[in-house]
Amino acid sequence: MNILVVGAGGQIGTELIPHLQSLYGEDNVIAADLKKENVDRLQEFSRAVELDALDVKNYREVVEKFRINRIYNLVALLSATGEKNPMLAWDINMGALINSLELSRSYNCSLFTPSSIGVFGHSTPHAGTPQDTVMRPNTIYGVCKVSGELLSDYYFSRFGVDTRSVRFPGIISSGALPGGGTTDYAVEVFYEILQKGKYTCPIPENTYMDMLYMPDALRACTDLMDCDPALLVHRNSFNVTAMSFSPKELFTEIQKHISSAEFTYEPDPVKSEISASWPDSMDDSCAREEWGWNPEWNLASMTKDMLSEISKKVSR
Ligand code: AKB
Repeated sequence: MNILVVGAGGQIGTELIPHLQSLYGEDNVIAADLKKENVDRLQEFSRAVELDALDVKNYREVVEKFRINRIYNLVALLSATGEKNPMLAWDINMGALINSLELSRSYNCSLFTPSSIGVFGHSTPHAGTPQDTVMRPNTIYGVCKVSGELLSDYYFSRFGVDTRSVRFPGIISSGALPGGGTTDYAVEVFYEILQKGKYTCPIPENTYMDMLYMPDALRACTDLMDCDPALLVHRNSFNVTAMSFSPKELFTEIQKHISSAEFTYEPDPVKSEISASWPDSMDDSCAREEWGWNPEWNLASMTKDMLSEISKKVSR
């Protein structure tokens, strides 16, 4: 198996690379990123190349050179950043996807492209959001993700490309920072509390959103891609979640460890609107039944681990 991770310098890719190396061998994983500084950082622990996923010639050369047969396409402009420049978000998110799909078709690669809770909107049932339901998102990010799910299913049914995907909720991690998402607050808060003792939250205190801790997110990426395709009724894309909480509940959990931590709220209009349109909690029973999704982390265990990991980082 030769695996290429495109957009590897971001929050997921930085931790997916060592996870893939541990499963498939160091030499069989290639990290690719647009930014030279990310490639330099990735080269410290992996084989890494500079790659603009929108440049199909460049992308094809990398796929050919390393005889790639599985691609993780992690290129994305996230929800809040997307609203600042919708056309740029469309070009990047859809451009990277179309090139990944076409190259997967030509070189017989299996392809994982994360989808998101961003596919849902105000008209979606917010409690126990089903796998198959209304998808009318209010963001350009969501529009790209719905289009991406449809295109990926189309490439599977029309051309037999082995496309698979999960709808990631907010991902909480202690490695690379997320950037430009609506759920980023659930990572930022740990740095701010450990460095300054206080945090001002851009999301209203009682807004619930689904979340995953990174070790569960990484297992979702590999368990789905490694499962027997005969088990899959769905492909693009599966609801996955491990916990659903509001800012207030997360902060109460943090205060169990740091009682002096102070929290205030200054809701950001864009992030507040986006978070209100997303599910409160998703039903991920199809992922559990079809490929054995079974997350291990919850709010209490994640909070304890994040405080311990981020303490080590900020005290250096
Ligand atoms: C975002 O907030 O935009 C992302 C996501 C849920 O897809 N973290």
